[in-house]
Amino acid sequence: MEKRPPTLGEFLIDNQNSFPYATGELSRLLNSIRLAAKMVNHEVNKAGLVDITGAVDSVNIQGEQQQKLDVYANEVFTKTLVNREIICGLASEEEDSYVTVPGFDKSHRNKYVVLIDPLDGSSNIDVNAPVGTIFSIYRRVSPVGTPVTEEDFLQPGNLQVSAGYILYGTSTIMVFTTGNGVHGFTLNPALGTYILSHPNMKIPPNGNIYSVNEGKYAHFPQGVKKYIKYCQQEEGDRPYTSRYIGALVADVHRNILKGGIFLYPQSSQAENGKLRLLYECNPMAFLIEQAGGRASDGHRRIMEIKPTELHQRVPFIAGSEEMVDKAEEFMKEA
Ligand code: AHM
Ligand code: MG
Repeated sequence: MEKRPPTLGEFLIDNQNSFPYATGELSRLLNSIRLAAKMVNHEVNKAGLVDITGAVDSVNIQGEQQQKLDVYANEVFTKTLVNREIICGLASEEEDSYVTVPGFDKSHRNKYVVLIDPLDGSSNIDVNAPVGTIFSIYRRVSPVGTPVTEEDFLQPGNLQVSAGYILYGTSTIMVFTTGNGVHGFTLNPALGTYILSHPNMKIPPNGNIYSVNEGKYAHFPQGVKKYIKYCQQEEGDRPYTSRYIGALVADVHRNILKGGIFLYPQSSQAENGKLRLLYECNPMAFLIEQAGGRASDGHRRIMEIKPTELHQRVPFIAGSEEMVDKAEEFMKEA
């Protein structure tokens, strides 16, 4: 009989020994994310059916109107991770500050902190377009047995132990890395299990897709403007195709599979761009690098930036290695 691909649960058990530190704690944590993602997926899928779309009356720390599903997804991930006492702290795009897991004696023995964007690209919900969840996992740096501190969250991306995303698209897929390649598991909604559908994902070194919000062109720096013109020029394998979904997870997932570049640069309106270093750029950078690509702020490797604030923003240029190299050349010239 042909061997069937493993489920995510089976994969975590089979590969536990290859995970950093291999105590089982990280597997339990990834298992909880898998479970919470199933619940969010269920809600996202029926968003058009029930009165759950649209904005609620609250504004998050970044001054953005929160969508009902943002709030729901934040609650599901927070409750699943915090109540199960798997982690010692959590930081979310939707929370002003980090959350310390209560229950000093027991939970503070846990070693991991999670940074999460529970529902990224949420403006896509009302128009039935894809959204995602992004997560990043670190080992705490403060001593085990004490409450977490901000220092535990402000670690550079190259210290991530694991990172991943869930894309709620035409199908739902969870993609993650523990530093040993990138693997994608597609949810079979009938069985409620994630099946290994994309083992060892590799981003092509070159591609023909560029992905940027060109509506902001006039406000971009010279180097970015020139690079966009380069993408559009008729020469060799150019012009490239332009694709912009407006949900980072979906744009990055497509580029990993097909090859391409994603840019969210700084502009005269937003000096550090829009995307957040800790729970959007770093996890995506870890995944893209593990898949063989590159992630940069135009000048520096994203994962080497020392964070100074929880909700810090950085310019983000990521994707196929040769394309990011080229974009950086233009940035240097400008
Ligand atoms: P969000 O966290 O408020 O949803 O914003 C992040 C999203 C990304 O998914 C996407 O790449 C980007 O914002 C799109 O922004 P813009 O509409 O400015 O192009
Ligand atoms: Mg976001």
